[in-house]
Amino acid sequence: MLKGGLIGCGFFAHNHLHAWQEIDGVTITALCDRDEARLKQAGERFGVSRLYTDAAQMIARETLDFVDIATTVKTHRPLVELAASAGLPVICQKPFAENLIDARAMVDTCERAGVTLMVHENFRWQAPLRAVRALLDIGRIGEVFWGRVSFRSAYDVFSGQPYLATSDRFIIEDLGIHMLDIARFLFGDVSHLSAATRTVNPRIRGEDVATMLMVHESGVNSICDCSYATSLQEELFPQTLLEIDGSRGTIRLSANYELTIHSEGVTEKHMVTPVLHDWASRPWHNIQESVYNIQQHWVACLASQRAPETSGRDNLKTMALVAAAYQSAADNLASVDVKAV
Ligand code: NAD
Ligand code: 89Y
Repeated sequence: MLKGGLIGCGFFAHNHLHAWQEIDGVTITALCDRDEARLKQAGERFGVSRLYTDAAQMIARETLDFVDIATTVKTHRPLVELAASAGLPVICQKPFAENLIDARAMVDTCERAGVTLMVHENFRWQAPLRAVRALLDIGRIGEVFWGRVSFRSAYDVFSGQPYLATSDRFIIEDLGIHMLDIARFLFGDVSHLSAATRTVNPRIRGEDVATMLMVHESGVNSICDCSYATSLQEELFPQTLLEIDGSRGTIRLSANYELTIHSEGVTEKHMVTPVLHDWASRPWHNIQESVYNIQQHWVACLASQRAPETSGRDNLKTMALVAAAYQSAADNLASVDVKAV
């Protein structure tokens, strides 16, 4: 049985903890949060009695097989380095880092220490997106030449995550990062990117609308667009919609998980509705299912000593897209060579 220690018992960590409880072969034996009330509440709710307000103490006193970091971005580097210095495999929530310097340093530290590092980049683990990837893999629409990854909403994310309203950077770093990672997952790595951003909501500090145009190394052209200022007749949070065009047809992932495959003149429709885990709650169940999936992947990777799909090194490429998007938006939509970021 793998024993994990979780650091950061806030808003999102409860999803990690529910998922760990459901996954075979793993148990969370210790929790850490510098906020004692949150720590105690999580301990009681998930039946964990080994509680710490200091991560270094938890790591020194507990016998752990891995550490799961679910804090916000500013603490990621010191906590990842702490785990690596103790020789422990480590999961780190997204956004992995505030900048590429910290991200690269964390990857180097973990590689030097010989510890596995996975970024908890879970959106690509959503079942509907996996279904689309499987269709591309079997060539259902031929050679893909164009794609769109879209997330448009007016859902109030600020009540659960108040820090999102006050950070200098908002939607690209918080949500666009998932869209960019999905674009990489579906269409491959990116050579050039241009982006434009807007701040529409006057009550927040960072940008809440972003449009990114990418040229992939595969030749695919794609658009990632995201907004938290878009009030639709039907609120679709937190659904990612897809449009993909290929030489033999098209794939559309539309509202409420309707998948349309049009190939060689024949149209098929399927529902790819996410599983509702018994601890999950709508509309978050799509994300919650992906948390379960990525954490199950982590356990399988540790068992087989495989690198996780979203290893720290892999995530540097998603982080480079985030950096390129901010760079381009600041430079009037300039085309950014992603390898040079
Ligand atoms: P939060 O502020 O609610 O919780 C973070 C917790 O970490 C707090 O309780 C805080 O006291 C604790 N903490 C911070 N630094 C610490 C330290 N050094 N030692 C011990 N405890 C510490 O934040 P949240 O909304 O839960 O977000 C956490 C992370 O999860 C963010 O990076 C966010 O982007 C990410 N997130 C991911 C998804 C997803 O789908 N992958 C969804 C929402 C949030
Ligand atoms: O923090 C974000 C994430 O990762 O998924 C959705 C979210 O909770 C708000 O944008």
